[in-house]
Amino acid sequence: MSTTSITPDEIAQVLLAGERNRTEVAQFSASHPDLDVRTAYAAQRAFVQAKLDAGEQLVGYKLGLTSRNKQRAMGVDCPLYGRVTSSMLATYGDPIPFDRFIHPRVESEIAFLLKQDVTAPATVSSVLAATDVVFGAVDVLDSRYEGFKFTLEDVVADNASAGAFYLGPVARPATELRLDLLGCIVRVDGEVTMTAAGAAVMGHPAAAVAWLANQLALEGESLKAGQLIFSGGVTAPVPVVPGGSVTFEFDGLGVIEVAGA
Ligand code: OOG
Repeated sequence: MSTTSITPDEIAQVLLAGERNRTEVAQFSASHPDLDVRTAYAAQRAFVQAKLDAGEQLVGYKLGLTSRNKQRAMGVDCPLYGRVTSSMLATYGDPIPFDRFIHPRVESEIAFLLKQDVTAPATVSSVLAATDVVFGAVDVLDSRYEGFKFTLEDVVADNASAGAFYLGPVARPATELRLDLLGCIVRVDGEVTMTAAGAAVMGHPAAAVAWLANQLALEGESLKAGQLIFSGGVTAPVPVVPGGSVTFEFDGLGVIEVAGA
């Protein structure tokens, strides 16, 4: 039982209003230093439940802060997860829907489409065995917090900054690829700015999915066949601005260009 001086519902309502009105909100951890991770996940559940009540579907989960690249960039050193709902799926080739976001940033990920449920205790091999295909993917983050700054508790409540997701044009069985060696090149306006391999995420992107399955089991929840799971950023996030272009090239999984139209 949590004793935090703000309820999950109160937190969710503030975040939902921030998202709806595209206005930054103050970090809860500043005004409520007793906010704990458990309450933050309960707030996330309430935040996502409001979307489901409005007719969206749960399509899967996203991981966050699973690579040192990301942990260093954000100053938070613990992985987390969020929930992905139907309105977050962007169409390949479409520009960023700026009218939905406050201050979007983009980063490269690996997405897993599951063909079987993943039960705990999960491992890299059990995740790979349960995976139908993998995609290169882009996570469009849009923290609802002022200045994109947060603690672990804040960002957990904010559904891991989930904004939108692009899937790349190529789907391949995970067993055809070495996901830990899978390279990704990030180009901003044509210039290479970052490179990384899949191993940046917990040594192997499937290890992040296994971590998620094991975390969810503690909550009585599990990963299901048909769900899409996003690994967490392999590279650090890049702000995307109207008129700019960020390109993500994945070894064997094609190219995703995210244009700020
Ligand atoms: C928090 C969410 C992190 C990732 O892939 O590392 C995340 C953030 O950086 O806004 O999704």
